[in-house]
Amino acid sequence: MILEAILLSPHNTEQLRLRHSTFSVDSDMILDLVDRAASEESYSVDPELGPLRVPTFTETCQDDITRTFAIALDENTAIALAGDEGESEGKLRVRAGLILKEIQSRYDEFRYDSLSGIEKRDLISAVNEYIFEHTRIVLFGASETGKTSIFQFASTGSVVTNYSKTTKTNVVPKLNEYRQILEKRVTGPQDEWFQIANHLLMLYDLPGGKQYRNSWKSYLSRADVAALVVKSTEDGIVEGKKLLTEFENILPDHVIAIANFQDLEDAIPPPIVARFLGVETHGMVAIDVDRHDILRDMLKTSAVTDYQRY
Ligand SMILES: Nc1nc2c(ncn2[C@@H]2O[C@H](COP(=O)(O)OP(=O)(O)OP(=O)(O)O)[C@@H](O)[C@H]2O)c(=O)[nH]1
Ligand SMILES: [Mg+2]
Repeated sequence: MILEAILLSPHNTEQLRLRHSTFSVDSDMILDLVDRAASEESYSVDPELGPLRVPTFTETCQDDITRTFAIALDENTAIALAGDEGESEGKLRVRAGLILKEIQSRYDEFRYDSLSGIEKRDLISAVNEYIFEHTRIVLFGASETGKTSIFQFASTGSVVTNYSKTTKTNVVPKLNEYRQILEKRVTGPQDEWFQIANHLLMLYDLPGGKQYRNSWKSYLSRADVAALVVKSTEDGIVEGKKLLTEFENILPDHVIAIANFQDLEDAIPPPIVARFLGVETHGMVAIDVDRHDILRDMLKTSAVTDYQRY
């Protein structure tokens, strides 16, 4: 993950530091890296960056842990990104370069203190857009299988008891909440369950009714993880299997199933559902308050494994 973004200029004075973990790099070390970057002749070969110079370094920090850094710089501004142990150099280099390009497009000479409050927030959001990644998990499945229940339960912890047909796709975090996350300068204790390090888990709840399925295509084709929600009955899993076949061509590589309604007396157990559907399957009872953490952990694990695998 990216631990910190440090924006320096002019004359290498520190203008803005965006921390994404509790670890903060020693300022002298950053200045030293900027000096070394200025004298490096290595040019990035990333097509996204053109001829920008973005050297990377592997350095042992004050806590004896070796971390990777990328320094993007022009005559006015330097962007230092500190990556965690083992973070990809290429990723850091591209991000640092893109942030520098963003700064170049915004200011002739970048001075954080001279910006208005709104401009500061806007800049922080813009920089964080390069640091955060999103993993989209899209819940799909037939009507009344419990998609909205799972969506509500995961995002708010509250249980849905009355069925109310979904007619429009729901998503969390909402755009305004999302902006607040990106506007944060320093991360505090993280209670936003959908934020995992530099990742935002975005959860979508599609309407299951047949008349709404035309809208599935655009969401499923952009999903990182498609989560088929089925009722754990014979009819339920047969219907789920049909949907997997029908949407086969637009589903992402990562498909999971949620075998909901495990509280039914003759519910089909998750391993059997998994064998029938041919995808990784998790049992669920979306109205059981005791399963709240299990549901969130399952979604987060899917997001993280997706990120690491693909
Ligand atoms: N017994 C039981 N009831 C559940 C479970 N999950 C959801 N329900 C109930 O099933 C009903 C349907 O839930 P929804 O989540 O609205 O269904 P949906 O899949 O979103 O339906 P559409 O919006 O039409 O696609 C609600 O009354 C829920 O309380 C479960 O695991 N067990
Ligand atoms: Mg619904």
